Amino acid sequence: MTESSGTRKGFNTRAIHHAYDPYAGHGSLNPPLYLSSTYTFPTVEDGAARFAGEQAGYVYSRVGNPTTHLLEQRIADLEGGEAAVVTGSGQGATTSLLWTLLAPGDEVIADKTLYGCTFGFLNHGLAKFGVKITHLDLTDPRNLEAAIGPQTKIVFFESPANPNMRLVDIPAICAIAHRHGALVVVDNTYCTPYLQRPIELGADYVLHSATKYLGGHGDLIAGAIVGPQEPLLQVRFHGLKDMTGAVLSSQDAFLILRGIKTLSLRMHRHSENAQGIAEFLARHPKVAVCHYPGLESFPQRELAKRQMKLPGGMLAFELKGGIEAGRRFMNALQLITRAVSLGDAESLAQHPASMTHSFYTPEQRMEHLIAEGLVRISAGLEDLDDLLADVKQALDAA
Ligand code: 3LM
Repeated sequence: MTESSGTRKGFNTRAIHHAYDPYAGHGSLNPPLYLSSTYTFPTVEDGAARFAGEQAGYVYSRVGNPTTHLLEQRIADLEGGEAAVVTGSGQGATTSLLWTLLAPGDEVIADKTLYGCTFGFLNHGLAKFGVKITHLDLTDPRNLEAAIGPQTKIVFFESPANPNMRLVDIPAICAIAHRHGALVVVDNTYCTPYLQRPIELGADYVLHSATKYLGGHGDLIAGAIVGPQEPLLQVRFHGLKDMTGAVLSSQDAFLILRGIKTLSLRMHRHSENAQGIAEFLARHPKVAVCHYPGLESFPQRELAKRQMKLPGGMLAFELKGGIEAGRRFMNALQLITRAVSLGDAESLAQHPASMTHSFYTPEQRMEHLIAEGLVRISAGLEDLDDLLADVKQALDAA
């Protein structure tokens, strides 16, 4: 399968080669890992010019490092954005971007369902500093049309949403937001640019927890922000450098560059395994509902086909026996690992209400459509038959 079009190289070629010339320098096949906190100035005038932004070159690794810069170029290219800033965590990406773009008196309209710490940052962080936070069901774009106003600076969502897999129609939401002068920020962690490219669908900024599929091996914490060049300079020099300091280490950037080389292969396998598990669960008599965009029964199946290349590696389900049955299921798992996070080679299962989404109160979880009995699975890269055998024996025990 090729992803090439015209003179632009295909996704996989760019994921492996973009912005690095192996014949340059010492001819190293892999890019060098720069382990330096600071950089030398030939003269004091050169140093002053670099600080003033009048001369290209590195100053200090809180602002930029050649290894992290290569990762930024690669992620920006794969997402179809002008530029990227990488950060020390996905949370650092969200906070560095939003602290930069927002001021007291602005409003953020966010979807009802968000990753727990994003919900926490909006409602306990930004709200404390005079930013109005409004949660709407953005799966129906008419809700945005009815609520958006002159104060609305940002429309923020995940698609699919963590953990309940609700999808948001990206072009429809962008059209409404832009008509009203608001910016659209999409957390694309669940999809990666291989499955979905929100900027090509109209979004202004894309966020990632690169801890997940981009790194792909559960061995680091990282984030990324993709967007237009000029505003991202503000994000780098203000949000990241001064406000959050959420800097990515160059060692971790090196590992993410390595991870991204196999991104498309992994996303196909994650997706095949998730499809197999979801189909098994959806047919099982103990399962009340299974949320997976690749199921024909998924209410937003048509939207999934339109804006996602594959349905992805994440799924969530509820057992008829509720949360107690969910706990028994999780405790009976022998191969699928009980852990938060996602996008690793290992399949992971977690209980959002007591783990990733425990920052919501029980009332908020009800209001934000996060069922108490929901179990989330991140399908890994193991053999599907082994995963199905584990799910089957755990369901028998539940
Ligand atoms: C999790 N999620 O298990 P980091 N955006 C999305 C995310 O899923 C996450 C972040 C941002 C999980 C982490 S829960 C304690 C473990 C959609 C993280 C934040 O800062 O890199 O963890 O990204 O769902």
